[in-house]
Amino acid sequence: MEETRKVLYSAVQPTNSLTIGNYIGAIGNWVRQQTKYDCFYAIADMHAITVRQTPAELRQKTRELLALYIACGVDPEACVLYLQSSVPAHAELAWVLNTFTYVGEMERMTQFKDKSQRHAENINMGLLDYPVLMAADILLYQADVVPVGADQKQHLEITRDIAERFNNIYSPTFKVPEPLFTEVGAKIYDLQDPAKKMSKSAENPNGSVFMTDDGDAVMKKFKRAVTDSDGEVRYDEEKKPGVSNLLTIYSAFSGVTVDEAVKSFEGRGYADLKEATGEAVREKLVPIQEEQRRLLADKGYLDGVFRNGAERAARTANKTLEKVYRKVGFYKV
Ligand code: ATP
Ligand code: LTN
Repeated sequence: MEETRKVLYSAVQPTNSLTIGNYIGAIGNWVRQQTKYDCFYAIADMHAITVRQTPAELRQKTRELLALYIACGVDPEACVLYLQSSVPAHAELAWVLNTFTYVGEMERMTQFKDKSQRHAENINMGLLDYPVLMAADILLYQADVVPVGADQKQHLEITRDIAERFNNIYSPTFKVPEPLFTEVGAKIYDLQDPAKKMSKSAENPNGSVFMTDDGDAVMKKFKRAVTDSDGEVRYDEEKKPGVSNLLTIYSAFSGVTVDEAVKSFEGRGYADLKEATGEAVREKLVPIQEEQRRLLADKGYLDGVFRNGAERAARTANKTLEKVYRKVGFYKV
């Protein structure tokens, strides 16, 4: 049974506080996927430093993110949960893959163009090279599938290109990964501006609901959510983006389908929808936050998870790296 399971790889950067968008689009799905795949879940701290970070804060966010993963139900026994910088093979493979990647390809990446604009004072090589490090992450573990939101699709495509390029020049070395699209709530939008995706680095904090927001803050943000003036609770992404977004969030957090949600709000107004959505989110977040706090107080446990994860991840990663070193002609004693 075990050997036939496909490998799934995913990671999140330990920057800012995660939003319910990250939960619906990433971590919530991880929990379901861990029973179906052999999962590698990383904390991408090496990606995080492509934008300047405060060291103490990065360290703190890293621990918080690990505690959050576990509090959300990601099981460190069932999957490999680890910190990217604790496995040297990531940097090592990224260097080799750099020599199979063209500067022009990297300059064309949407995220690079976007982040260069937002961080014009620090357009560093790491920012340009970000997708190559991501390719190294994925390819080291011979991942079959990578769950991707719309924003990471381009990075997965370049990963596939790099893998195929290497395989064609030498011989099959890397598994070429497939994207795995999520069914519900692939994209959650900003509560204040439903044309924008909900993001952890949004300018207006009222538009994003953070995993760390307390119950009152959650309710307040939903009550102030931007809707429309038509008054009918109906799912129509184009004409009613605000209401549709609330329905998606309600559905994801309460476990009913969007159709069922629409039915249950028949004849009721937006105030009810906002209230119910806020409640559903609050109900889920409170126990997660309690568990996260409990875990954060147990440094020994978290460090143990990190150590164990690094060891298990390195075992798989080093096998791939060794193969690559051999193929490119590095002399080995
Ligand atoms: P930043 O604002 O720092 O760019 P982000 O909130 O966009 O961060 P990422 O770190 O880019 O988050 O993404 C982490 C994971 O969460 C990815 O798998 C991404 O697809 C998913 N994700 C991010 N935002 C949303 C969203 N609004 N809806 C659904 N999934 C999301
Ligand atoms: N760039 C991703 C995080 C990330 C990732 C990965 C996702 C780093 N390495 C490998 C999937 C596979 C992000 O910011 N969402």
